[in-house]
Amino acid sequence: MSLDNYAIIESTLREGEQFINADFNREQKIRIAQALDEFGVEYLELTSPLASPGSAEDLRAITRLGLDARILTHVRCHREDVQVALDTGVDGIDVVIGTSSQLRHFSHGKSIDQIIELASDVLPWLRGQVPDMELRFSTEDSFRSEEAELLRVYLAVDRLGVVNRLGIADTVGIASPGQVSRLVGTLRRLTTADIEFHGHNDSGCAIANAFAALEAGATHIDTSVLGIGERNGITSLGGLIARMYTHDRAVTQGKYRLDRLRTLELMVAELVGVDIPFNNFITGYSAFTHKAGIHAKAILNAPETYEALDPQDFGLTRYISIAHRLTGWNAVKSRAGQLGLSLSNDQIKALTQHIKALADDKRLTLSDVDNLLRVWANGHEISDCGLVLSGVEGLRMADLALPTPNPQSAIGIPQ
Ligand code: HCA
Ligand code: CU
Repeated sequence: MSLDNYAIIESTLREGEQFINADFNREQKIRIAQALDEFGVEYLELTSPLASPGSAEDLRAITRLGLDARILTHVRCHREDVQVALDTGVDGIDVVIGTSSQLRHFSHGKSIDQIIELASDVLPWLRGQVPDMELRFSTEDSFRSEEAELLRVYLAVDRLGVVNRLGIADTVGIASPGQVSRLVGTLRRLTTADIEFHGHNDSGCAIANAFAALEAGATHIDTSVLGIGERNGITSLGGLIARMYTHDRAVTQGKYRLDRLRTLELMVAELVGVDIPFNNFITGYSAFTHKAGIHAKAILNAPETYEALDPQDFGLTRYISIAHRLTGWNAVKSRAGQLGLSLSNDQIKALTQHIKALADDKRLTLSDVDNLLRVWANGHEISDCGLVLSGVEGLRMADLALPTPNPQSAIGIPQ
């Protein structure tokens, strides 16, 4: 059920601001907020107004933009913090307190009983002031918290009957999908509120954990663009989108403007001074580039043979790389067709063998292959080795420039 009906709490402007390189000014925050809103995320979570005077002003400015996304801010479980948050005009408040022994001893110094006492004071007091506002209570470091103690906290808070959501946080990125599934399932059975999952990626499970949470009944998932956050960050927006698209393409397309993802990621990447990783979900340099001859042949026949995601749905192009030793004649033939060159299958097959042999010796580019195709189409057969080879040696050997989305040795396959 919630797999069709979940909401994204996009935290690039809160968790993402905790990424080492992130230092957004107001204008940049507004651009990010607007782009996320256009993409269609349901919520934006922003840095606490207590972080700095500028943070409070930025938060106010974003609440005044009139976005469709609901604006949340993130504060400690203290009356004073919550009061400051209330005065900013947000649509909802995310309250958090650590429950693991590490955080209890080395961060706030409170026992589980004191945490329950504090939450039982702050949350009903808050609800009393804002009957309609969305309130969330989350435990920090949920997965290193002692389970019985953790449940005691959640049950006590749920019974207050004042919060809309209970949040669980894999703060240090150690949870597995099975653990997330069990904890969400337990909360689902024992409590009545919606459930939010926030997961870090230290051990590579952030997206799988978010999906496991949804499968087990979570309703809200925290993300950030490119996954930026403390250390190596949290569930990335694009990664969650890829996962949800493969689960249900139509629902995902209906909820979000998928063609905006790449621009959004490029903008945030530039603002924080990083490249989009080559193997990034959907937008990575090689995400829709096919190489081996066997793959290329099948892709030319029916792209879904080797693609779970259709690049067109994201406004992107598929590429087939042909200038290498793993190439195949079907792909070379397709390139000849694109160039309007007429060669027989036998010629194409012979040329493909020739390309493979050349690629054993040096790195080729698409323009090398194009030149060979032109030379061969103009009547130079494989026997005319001298001419072909001297032609090839005269070609410029361009390197693959990694961050470009358009590899030089690849051909765009017309959609
Ligand atoms: C933090 C920690 C947090 C909180 C998550 C939440 C985490 O920086 O405050 O409120 O759900 O990872 O535990 O991001
Ligand atoms: Cu976090």
